[in-house]
Order: sequence, then C-alpha cells, then structure tokens
Amino acid sequence: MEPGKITIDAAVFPSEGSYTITVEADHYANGSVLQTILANDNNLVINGSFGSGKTGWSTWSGEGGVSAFEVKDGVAEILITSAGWEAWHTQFYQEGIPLEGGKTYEVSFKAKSTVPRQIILEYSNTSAASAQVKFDITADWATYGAKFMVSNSNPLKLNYLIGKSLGTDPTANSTPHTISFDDIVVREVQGGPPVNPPSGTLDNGTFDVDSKGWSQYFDGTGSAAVKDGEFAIDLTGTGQAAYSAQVDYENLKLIQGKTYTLKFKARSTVNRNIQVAVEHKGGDYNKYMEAELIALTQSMKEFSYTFTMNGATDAGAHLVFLLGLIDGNSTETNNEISAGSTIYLDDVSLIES
Ligand SMILES: [Ca+2]
Ligand SMILES: [Ca+2]
Repeated sequence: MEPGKITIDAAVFPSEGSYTITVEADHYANGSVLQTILANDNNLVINGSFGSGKTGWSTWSGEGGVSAFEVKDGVAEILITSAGWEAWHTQFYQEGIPLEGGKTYEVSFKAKSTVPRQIILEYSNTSAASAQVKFDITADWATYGAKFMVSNSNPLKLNYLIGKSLGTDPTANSTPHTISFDDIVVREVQGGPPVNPPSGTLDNGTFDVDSKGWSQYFDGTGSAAVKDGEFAIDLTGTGQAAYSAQVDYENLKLIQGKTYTLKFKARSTVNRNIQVAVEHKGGDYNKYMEAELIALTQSMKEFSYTFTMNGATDAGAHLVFLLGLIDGNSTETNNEISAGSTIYLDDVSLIES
C-alpha cells in the first residue's frame, strides 16, 4: 500500500467478475467501490463470460420482437416471447470493441436455444469482408466460431440478430424460447490471409473467378454466388423493403466533381423491376447516384448510367443492387419472385469518364 493506491493480489479474485471492494479503517466510515475485474486473456470483448452480470451487453427488441435479458449463473439468457418478422427485430450486442485495420480476428462463443434455430451474427461498423455469418443453434451447448478481417480501425459492434429465424426450421418464430450465450471472445489471430487495402475502384465485375469484393444481405431467404461466370442471386422472398435483398460492392472511392459511368448486364428468370444506386455505405446512406428503376427480363441486357459525384470525396461509397420489395412490381410478380427466382449480373463496371 502507498498513498492513494492499494494493490490487491490477483489471487484474491477467483475469476473475472464484478467485485465490491470495501476499505475499512479505524475511526473512519467504511468506503466501498464496485470494481470489474477482466480476464487477462486478450479477449477484446468486455465481460464475455458474464461473470459481471449484464455489464457491456445490451438488447434491443422492436417492431414485432419482444424479449427479456438476464444473466443467470454466469450465462446470458434471452427469453424471446415474440421473434418479430425480421431477423433484426431482436438483437443482443456489444459496441465499441477495439479493432485495428489490416488485422484478422476470430470470434467464438457458446450458445444453445430451447428451440433449435438459426441466429445471425453481424459484424457492424467494420469493413469486414463478411458482414454476417449464420449459425444453426441446437438445444445443447456448442461452441461456434468465425474469422473476419477488417480494413479499417472502426470499433466493432458485435450484434446477434435473434428475431425471426431465417433457417429451414421456423418453429422458433412461433414458439417462445430462450437463447443462452457464454464465453463470447473476440481475439486477434495471426497468420490470417493478408488484407490488401481497398483499391477504391470496382475491380471484379466479370465474376470470372469469384465474387471477391461483393457483399450480400438478405432479410428473407436468399443467397448470391458465382455461377458460370455470372453473379447469380437466388431469391425466395422480397422482404418488406427494397433493401431487404441486396448485393453490393463496397469501399469505392468517389472523387468530388468527377463524372462516373456505371455499366452492367442483367437478367431475371422472372420479369421484374430492381433498383441500382451509388451511395455512402452506412450512416445517412447519402445518395451519389439516386436509385434507378430497372426492368429486367429473361434476356441479358446492358444498362448504362452516368452521374457526377456532387458530394465530398468519399472512400466509403458502395454500388448497391436493391432486389427486395420494389415499387412497380405487382403482387403477382412478388409472388413469382417468392416462389423461387434468380437474377443474373455480369460485366459490372464503374469508371471515371
Ligand atoms: Ca460464464
Ligand atoms: Ca462474366
């Protein structure tokens, strides 16, 4: 002990957790302080073992989602009484996890659900190549994990989307259930694939090898993959909004005052409208090229748009194809889309003119 400082041996604390430390001194009133003791294991998540109750963790439920969050015996338990009608209608998250651009991280956690279901883990606020990963959780504890890379140093929001399950078994969507989480860890890992800083240009629009540079997002069921040199987007639903099904190319750098030409070829197994836009990705989604309505048929057709970058130079722009619920598609068309349809994209280019 020295003036202003009391050092306590680490062995006093049996585990990570929240401790009340009381200082007793003769002739003085007792003084107490509540202190969180973190494990020294390079875990970037605060209180991932839930030894400190709910510290660091939050839940959000809205729209149709209803949930209650408690920590019992060092385990996070989220009782979902109503799943809502979108995956994001119930969320469980921690914000402000410090990451460094150019590094690779591994997330791992233990989970179970009284009703087996799919959950989505979203890496928000980062430029992680894979923005989301889906896990099928069973009634027994199991450990799940994924690796992701970041190209900037934005703090991570680790967000579990646990509203509507988008998995093949929808039982959880109409059955109250409890999802349990424990030992949530985010650690830097060495030896991951090197992360090249983004070039700022659209480098892969021909899909000759893969869909590198492209992200996808679906509220409903859907998936996008390269098929025979084209980007094939399978849809079995429209969701509730234009953005409910989308593919995008991010980390585009647009320079103020420059004029750009966007070209691509597209077709759809169902005659329908889609939209394409160029905008800032995230935040206010500031539009640089307003959403254009495009009518697709079963024949491949080339489309071309020219726009001038009127906003401030932005290295966080994206080109986004909006494939969900689009104005101008009739109920009949939406039913055809939902019955199973595919959109094909190819030869996408965005060049300064
Ligand atoms: Ca625990
Ligand atoms: Ca191609």
